[in-house]
Amino acid sequence: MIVRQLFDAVSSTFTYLLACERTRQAVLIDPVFEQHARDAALIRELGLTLVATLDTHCHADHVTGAWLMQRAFGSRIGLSPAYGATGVDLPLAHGDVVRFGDEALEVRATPGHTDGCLAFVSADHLRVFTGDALLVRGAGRTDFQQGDAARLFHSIREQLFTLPDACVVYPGHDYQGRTSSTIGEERRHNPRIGGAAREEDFVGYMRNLGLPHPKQMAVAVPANLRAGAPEDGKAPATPTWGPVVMTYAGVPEIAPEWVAQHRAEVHVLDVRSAAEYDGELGHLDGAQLVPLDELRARAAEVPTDRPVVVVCQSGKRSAMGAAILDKAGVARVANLAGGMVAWRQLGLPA
Ligand SMILES: N[C@@H](CCC(=O)N[C@@H](CS)C(=O)NCC(=O)O)C(=O)O
Ligand SMILES: [Fe+2]
Repeated sequence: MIVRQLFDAVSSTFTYLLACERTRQAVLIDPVFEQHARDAALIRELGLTLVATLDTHCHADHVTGAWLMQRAFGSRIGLSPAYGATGVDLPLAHGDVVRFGDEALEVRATPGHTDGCLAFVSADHLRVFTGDALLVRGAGRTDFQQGDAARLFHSIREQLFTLPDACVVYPGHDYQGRTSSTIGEERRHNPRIGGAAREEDFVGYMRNLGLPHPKQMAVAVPANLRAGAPEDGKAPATPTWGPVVMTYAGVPEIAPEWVAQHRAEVHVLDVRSAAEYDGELGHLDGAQLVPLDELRARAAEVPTDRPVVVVCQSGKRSAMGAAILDKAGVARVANLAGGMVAWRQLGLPA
């Protein structure tokens, strides 16, 4: 199974991309709204088909990316029906099995942090995605959203601590840079529920956490009750001048075929050396030449009345060129994917 752990630094949320190596079918656990472009890029670049997003619970601290993923990939939206959220087309209950290619996740109900908390266990019981029920040396707070510490105690003990010692724990959050743990480790060392802790110990600890409410709570909960659909049903603005695709590396890219068909609508900036510009690969008709080494100092020479497409030999130096222009305040800029090499391979005019 392909397992990729992603992190949102604003809410300290972990998102997990899981996929079947053979069929490339994938699921995404706990996507974050603001990380949609990053997560979508990784799904595309790894050649995956997103079957579903699975939210471990209705989050109070960030908005889910479930709706954006469904809009982009047609993925189903999985969540417990306990919250009555709209837009959920994959209601998940204890005992369900979510299949993606040759892989499967077993759904376990772990209420306590919220009513509808779910954990997802791999078929071999060697990985568990615990959401906020069990965190690394911690546990999800139980002071709002139907939280119930006694219930969480039993969920962790009966649904999670019954997994093998070697089972890797992938938490929903971590606030101190820890990324994973194991069931055996948490059973021994979890300061809230490990060792010989009894229900009263856990409940007493949780009652006195004294955490302020999550900063985004007033926005996040209502949005998550719509599976992350914006109130007006409109997705955040993306570039309208052309089909710009953000890569996982964070580079805005545009396809050579589109540029060839819309040549007059864009300004082309070539950041190679003068010798390469007049060399074997040639250059796009009318391309402005500013070698990359000079671009920071000469950024003001690049006209911005049209969107700027940056080009080099293979699309690497031009990606840096696009970043330099972006930093210089050029709003509409993209890298020509694959550079002159791809342009010539496609037989486009130079
Ligand atoms: N400061 C954070 C609060 C995060 C928070 O309350 N996290 C919840 C999970 S949704 C939790 O259970 N935290 C447990 C802990 O920090 O021990 C924010 O504003 O978002
Ligand atoms: Fe949570």
